[in-house]
Amino acid sequence: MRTQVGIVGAGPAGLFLSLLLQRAGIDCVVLESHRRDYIETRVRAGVLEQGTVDLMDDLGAGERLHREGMLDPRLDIRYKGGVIHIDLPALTPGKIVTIYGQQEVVKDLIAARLGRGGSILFEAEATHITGLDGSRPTIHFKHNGQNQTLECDIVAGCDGFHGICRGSIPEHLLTVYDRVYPFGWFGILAEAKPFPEMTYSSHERGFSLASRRSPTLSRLYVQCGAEDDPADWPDRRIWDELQARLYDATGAELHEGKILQRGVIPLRAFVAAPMRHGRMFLAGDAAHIVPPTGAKGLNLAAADIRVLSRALIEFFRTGAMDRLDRYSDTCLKRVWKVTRYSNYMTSLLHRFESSTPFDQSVQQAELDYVAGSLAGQTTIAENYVGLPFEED
Ligand code: FAS
Ligand code: PHB
Repeated sequence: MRTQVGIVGAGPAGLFLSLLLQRAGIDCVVLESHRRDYIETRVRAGVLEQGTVDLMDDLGAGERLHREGMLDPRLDIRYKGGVIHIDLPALTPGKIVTIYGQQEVVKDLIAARLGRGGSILFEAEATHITGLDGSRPTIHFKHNGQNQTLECDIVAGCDGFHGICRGSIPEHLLTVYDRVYPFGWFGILAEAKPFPEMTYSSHERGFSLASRRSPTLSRLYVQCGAEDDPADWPDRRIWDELQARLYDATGAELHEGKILQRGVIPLRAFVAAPMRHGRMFLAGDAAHIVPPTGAKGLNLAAADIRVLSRALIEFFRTGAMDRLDRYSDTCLKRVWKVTRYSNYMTSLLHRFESSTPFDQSVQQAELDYVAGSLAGQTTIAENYVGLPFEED
């Protein structure tokens, strides 16, 4: 097989890219190792920045998002000093976020891609890539029990943190920045009336977060041990911890219900640079991971693709490689700002066993400062709704 752009991975990064290239008349093939139903039901992120919503609209894939997504104008932070109400439109004029599950985004993008005659090969696992130092790299993959190849002009490594593309870059050419946090999140999706506001909570028992997916579906998280197993968290423990960590949330706020999905999410901040090797360009989790405290992973993947698609369209239209040559530096500027914010929110809201009384006092003072400072609240608000895009 041959194409202009071989895209490894049908997560948000790969799907956004495939639709933008298809619209520009650039031939691309998407290889996805899992089945369609598996990736369409994988519960992950939930908060979309306006830039990501705009991208869905720009691609004509935003109709259900506007019908079923929930506009979220506020963010609450609970801590022992009280509740900090962060009013997004007041602090970042006119900006808000939309709550819409990542699996719904993936469903809409797959439907748009296939509906427009684009190809996605499901259960097609890329095993390795050859020819990256030349101008005709080849992606080797397994599909229908056959070893197959996809020759391309460009490889887009959109295969997530555990994919093979980043590993195709010779180690001595890659610089990796890594921080593994000493805890994880235990997340549940429950058939229960959600908490009234997006609520982060910093509590001596640990962090918790109350989010939602619909007026009848709650998405809830509690800080847990990095090595915890879901079996360590029976339903009663989950609800008791949520109730305690959300400062004795009342029955009018925290509704229990049937838990439909549960899982432990490790927390990590990871950046690989450069996000390019020869004719291969990394985007999304293949290049960087941010702790979900900032609600940024999916949005950062979309931001990478915004830059990469523009560079690829210029390349295929004019042969110019300037934008492609600037791709990694352009993306990494945003990646590091988003990593900074996600690390800040993680450090601000979680309990660290290694914390000294000094550390705990500084953390408390930071929350007290934000509670009393419009500047402090504006800093959180402008990062949460999404930083402006710098023209690349
Ligand atoms: P993805 O990982 O979404 O997609 C990569 C795709 O490549 C996958 O479909 C995978 O099957 C495929 N693939 C991998 N190797 C392949 C190969 N060799 N051949 C072919 N295909 C291959 N972010 C938030 O903002 N909030 C959250 O609450 C949140 N929760 C998360 C929970 C979990 C368990 C995980 C893993 C991530 C979570 N994230 C969250 C981050 C997440 O949303 C990512 O940022 C987002 O999925 C990034 O999108 P992609 O870069 O497209 O990578
Ligand atoms: C979610 O709704 O899944 C969510 C919300 C905010 C976060 C992380 C995840 O910071």
